Amino acid sequence: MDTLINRLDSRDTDFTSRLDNLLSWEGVSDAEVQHRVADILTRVKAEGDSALVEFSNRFDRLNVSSMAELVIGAERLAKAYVELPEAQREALSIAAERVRVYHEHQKPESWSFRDEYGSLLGQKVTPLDRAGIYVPGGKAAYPSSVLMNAIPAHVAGVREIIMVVPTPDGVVNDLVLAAAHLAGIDRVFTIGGAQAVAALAYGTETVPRVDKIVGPGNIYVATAKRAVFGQVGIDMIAGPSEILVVSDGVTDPDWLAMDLFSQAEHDEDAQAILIGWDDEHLAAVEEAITRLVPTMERAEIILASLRARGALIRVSGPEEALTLINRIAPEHLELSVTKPEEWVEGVRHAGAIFMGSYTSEALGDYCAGPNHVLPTSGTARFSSPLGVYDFQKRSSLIQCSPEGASTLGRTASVLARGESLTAHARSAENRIID
Ligand code: HSO
Ligand code: ZN
Repeated sequence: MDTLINRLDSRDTDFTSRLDNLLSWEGVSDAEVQHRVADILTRVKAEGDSALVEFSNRFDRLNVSSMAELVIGAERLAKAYVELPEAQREALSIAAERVRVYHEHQKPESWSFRDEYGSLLGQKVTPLDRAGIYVPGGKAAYPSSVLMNAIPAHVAGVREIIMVVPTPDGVVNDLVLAAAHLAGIDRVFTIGGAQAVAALAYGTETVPRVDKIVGPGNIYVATAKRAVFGQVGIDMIAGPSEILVVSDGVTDPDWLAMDLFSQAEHDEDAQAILIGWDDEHLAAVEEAITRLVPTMERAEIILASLRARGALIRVSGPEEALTLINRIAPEHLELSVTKPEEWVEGVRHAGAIFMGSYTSEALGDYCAGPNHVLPTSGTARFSSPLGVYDFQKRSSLIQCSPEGASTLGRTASVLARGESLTAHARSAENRIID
C-alpha cells in the first residue's frame, strides 16, 4: 500500500537523520523577493498614500483613487458584527470573552521595593501607544486570529489598535470585520502585503505609524516585517503550523487521526507527528488515517502535508518520547496520555501543551482561552505564545534617598574613574555626604 505518512522507528540506524530531515524547515525568502520588498518599502516611505493606492490597485486588483476608499471605520465593523448569523455571533463572542479572561491573568504588574538606605527601586509597566495587526486576505483570513492578536493588545491597555487586511478583488470578509469589532480594533485599512507593513512602520498621510506590528502573512509580509524590525517592533516570523501528539494508546485512533489532520489541513508545509510505543495502537492510527483522509474536504492539502512532513514515530517508551518532545520543541503538543500532569514538568520546549484525551488542539485554536499565535519551527526553545507582555514595555524606576545617593556615590565614583569617565564620577561624588 502507498504510505500516506512517514513511519519512523527509533531503533533504526537512520532514525536521527530521517528525523532531522523531516524537521528541517527554512522559510525561503530569495533575493528576488527581498529586492521587490525593499522597493515597495522605499516607495511607501517616500510617497505615502499615493504609493499605497497604486500598489493596492496593482496587487489586489482594485480600482480606487484615494486612501479614503481603503478605510473601514468603527461603525462598519459594528454593523458586520450585528449582521452575522446568530450562531456565528454567539460563537465569536464566547471565544472573545474566554480569550479576554485568560489574558487578564497574564497582566504583569508594576513593582517596587526599598533598599536598606530607603531608596526606591522598581519597574513600571506601560502599554504601547499603538499596535498594528496584519491579517492575511483571502482563504488564509482567520477571524480567530484577529481575536488572538488583538485581544492581548486590548487587555494590555494599548491606546489604539489598527488592523490591515488586503481585500483581493475587493472582497471583504465580514467575519473578520466582526471579529475586529469584538476585539476592540479602532480602524481597519484594506491594504495588505509589504506595502501595508511599510505603511504601519513608517506611517503615511492616512495610516498612522504604529509601535509594533503583529500577525501572520505570506513571504512578502514576513520579509517586510524582518526589514522594518528596529524601526518598529514585530512579534515573530511564524512558520507553518505544527502538532506533535504523544499517545500511550488510550485515545481513540480516529480522534488522533483527526487531530493530526487538523494541523495538516492548514497548509502543505504543515507538520503533524504522532509518537507512541504500542505497535498495535500505531497501526490503528495509521489505518484510521488511511480510512479518514478521503472523507476530508481538504484531503489534498492533508495528504501533501502528511507525505512530506508528517510521521508516526515508534519509540521505546515514555522516557524516549519525552526526549523527542524536547528535541522537536513543537508549536502544539498533545499529551494524549492517561496522566498528562506527570509529563508536564519534563516538557521544557513546547508552545502550548494540551493535556489528556479530551483536549484537542482545535479547541485551543478557537476558544479555550490561551493564544493560538505560538512559536513554530523549534523556536519554542526560546520564545513564548503571543501575550499581553508583547504589547507592553517596562521602564526602570530609581529614586535615591540622600543616604542612598551618598553610599552608592562612592561605589559609582570608583567604577566611573576606572572607565575614565570623569563627569560620571563627579556627578556621583557631588552627592556624597561626608
Ligand atoms: N492552528 C493555527 C491557528 C488557527 N487554526 C486558526 C485555525 N484557525 C496556529 O498554528
Ligand atoms: Zn489550526
